[in-house]
Amino acid sequence: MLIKKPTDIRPSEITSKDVYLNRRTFLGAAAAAGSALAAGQAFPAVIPKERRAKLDDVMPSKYSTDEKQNSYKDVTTYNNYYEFGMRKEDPYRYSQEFEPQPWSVEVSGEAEVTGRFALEDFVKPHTLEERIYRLRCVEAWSMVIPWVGISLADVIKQFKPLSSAKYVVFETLYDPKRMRGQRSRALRWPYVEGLTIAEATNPLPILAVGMYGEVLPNQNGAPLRLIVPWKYGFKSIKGIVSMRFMDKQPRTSWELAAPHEYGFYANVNPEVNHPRWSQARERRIGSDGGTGLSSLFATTQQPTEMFNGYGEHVAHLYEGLNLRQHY
Ligand SMILES: Nc1nc2c(c(=O)[nH]1)N[C@H]1C(S)=C(S)[C@@H](COP(=O)(O)O)O[C@H]1N2
Ligand SMILES: [Mo]
Repeated sequence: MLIKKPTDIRPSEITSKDVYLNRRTFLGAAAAAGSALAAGQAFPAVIPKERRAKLDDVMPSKYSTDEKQNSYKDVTTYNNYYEFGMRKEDPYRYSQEFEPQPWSVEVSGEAEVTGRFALEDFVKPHTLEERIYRLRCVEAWSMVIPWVGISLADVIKQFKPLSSAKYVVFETLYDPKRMRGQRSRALRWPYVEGLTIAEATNPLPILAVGMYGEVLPNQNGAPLRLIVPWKYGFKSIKGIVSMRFMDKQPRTSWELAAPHEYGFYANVNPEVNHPRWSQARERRIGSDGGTGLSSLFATTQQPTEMFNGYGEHVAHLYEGLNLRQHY
């Protein structure tokens, strides 16, 4: 599989413009304090070369889209990762010093195999696959990203969940010393997300360890993050340290922050609007082909597809459910 060598990230003074659909508005004072932290700091010049290690033995996947991929720069400088700040450029700016190793994942709850696993041991039994997926953020922008990861279904099988396990729940690292965004109360930390076991054992979700054929950059959730392509981006939790099999539906971070805006299921659905904006269309980041300012301000709108276009693989999971309630 041919993977283009991404060009180096240049310094940038880009400020995101999508204030009108900013989720910060409900967060009030904490948010204002959070973004004040960021003022007046310069961007690092480049992503350090040692973080750009290539990944070997990556297999192509039949689930990949052949749509035009976003540029490495779009994907690594326009991010949501509140642990590093709430503005789109904050994760890039403030995660460069973050050291994502050594790293381990605690597997617990309703499963035969549990324990703490070094990341290397957690990943080793599984095939690395490139999965080029659409990512649709609840804020109505989207990108096409060539992830590298392992099948979540395969990982789950390995831990032998008990029949009592109905959900799998993930948590992000909580370490305010290393994640400056956690010093503000933007969300209740640690970030929590979850899936039903049926969703988690569908072939589409992956645990990503890389993108563009390289190790995952910090701002994209290094060293391990979830990707669930038919759900809004906030389900795709970054910096995972815990995976817990549970019999009850967890309370996720976004549900706790704004229960009327972010449901547990969070399936992409153009017919169910966010209370504060339409979900019918989306802005493909960089779709004007430009770089820098022009790419982030691209206004090319395209229709949003049901289940983000992955309905043939996942619609059966929701038969008989009211998709307006299970949004
Ligand atoms: N821990 C954690 N995971 C997170 C988030 C976050 O703030 N913290 N943001 C989510 C949201 S809203 C989106 S759209 C995606 C963005 O992923 P990307 O920046 O790699 O494109 O990450 C998701 N995972
Ligand atoms: Mo998002």
